[in-house]
Amino acid sequence: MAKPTTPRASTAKAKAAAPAAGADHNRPRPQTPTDYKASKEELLEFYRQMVLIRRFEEKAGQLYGLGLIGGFCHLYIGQEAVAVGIQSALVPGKDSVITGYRDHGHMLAYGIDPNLIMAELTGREAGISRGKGGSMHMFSVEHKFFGGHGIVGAQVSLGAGLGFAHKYNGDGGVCVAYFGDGAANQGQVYESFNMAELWKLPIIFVIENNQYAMGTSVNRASSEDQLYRRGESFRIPGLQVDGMDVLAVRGAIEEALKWVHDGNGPILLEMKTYRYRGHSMSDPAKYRSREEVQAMRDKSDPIEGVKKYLIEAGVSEEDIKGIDQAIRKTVAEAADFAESSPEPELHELYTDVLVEQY
Ligand SMILES: Cc1ncc(C[n+]2csc(CCOP(=O)(O)OP(=O)(O)O)c2C)c(N)n1
Ligand SMILES: [Mg+2]
Repeated sequence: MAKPTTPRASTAKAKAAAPAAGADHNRPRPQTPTDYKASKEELLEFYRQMVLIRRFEEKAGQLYGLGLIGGFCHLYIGQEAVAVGIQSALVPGKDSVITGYRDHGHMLAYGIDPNLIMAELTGREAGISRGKGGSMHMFSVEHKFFGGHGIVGAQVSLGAGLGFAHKYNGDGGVCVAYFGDGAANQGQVYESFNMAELWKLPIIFVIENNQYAMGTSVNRASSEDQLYRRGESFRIPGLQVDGMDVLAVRGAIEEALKWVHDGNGPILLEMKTYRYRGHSMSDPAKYRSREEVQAMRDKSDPIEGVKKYLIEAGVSEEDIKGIDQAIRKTVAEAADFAESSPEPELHELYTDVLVEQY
């Protein structure tokens, strides 16, 4: 049995896949993206949102430990720059988003009220899915946020459907379908790639390559571990991006949106990222060393990265501390709100089960 290999650090901020051997070289290719030039206000907003996700997830971990969150709970700590960088470029209510079970961060990055998300995690009636979705199955149709899915890879096919709906309705929206490095080995992903390219659907496939699928490292499970190349045989171009740098992420999504809006069909973004916590709350993470996690935190932490940009932009340490304090308050209030909200009434067990009666 081969030993799991250490994940490779990404070398470049962004890399575009070269045309495959035998490919039509006259076909247009996306530009290799450059880092987004953010204003001071935008940087402050990126920082706020990423710290909100981190503190929110830490609190969710605590509530889980206290038995206030039932079922599974997968934290997004370490991956904040991906959801924040991407969703800052989307239009909520116009563009659609779909993801897997590691979904709290994506909802927060779409500006959804933390109180409603925390209430959902704790199974309360005030939750965004009335307490019936929980951590893995949160929805907000109003924001065109279509979950929250527990079946690995299934959201990619549903995302292709959302892309189809944008095209069919001519609403100008784009679907962003997030999935993991593990999900990238699921068969239905490639059926979806095929149809999405064939029908030139407005969809951006985002692989959040956090280096592990539960306890299995990418290198141990994937014959092609450069996941941005996974669309090549379907003629879907791919970009590999430093997913720990919010400006690189935003730069890449800008390029991807341009590609899709220009009518070129789908594009694939591989975000090289890392999760600091275990796969879920019940994972002791024995498949990797503490040193590996610590090295990532020390060298590539996405929040520390934005802090550096803020200081370069002339924001004072005091102002940054002020934001940190305000976020702690928001998260504490969300937890209080959730804990003091009632659970759904018993008869709610029978509502929202079927859309129609048969
Ligand atoms: C079809 C299917 N197979 C297996 C599982 C069990 N499972 C849940 S999460 C997971 C790992 C997925 O890893 P990845 O796609 O990298 O996402 P990450 O957890 O890293 O965000 C597996 C195998 C499942 N939920 N669905
Ligand atoms: Mg993974």
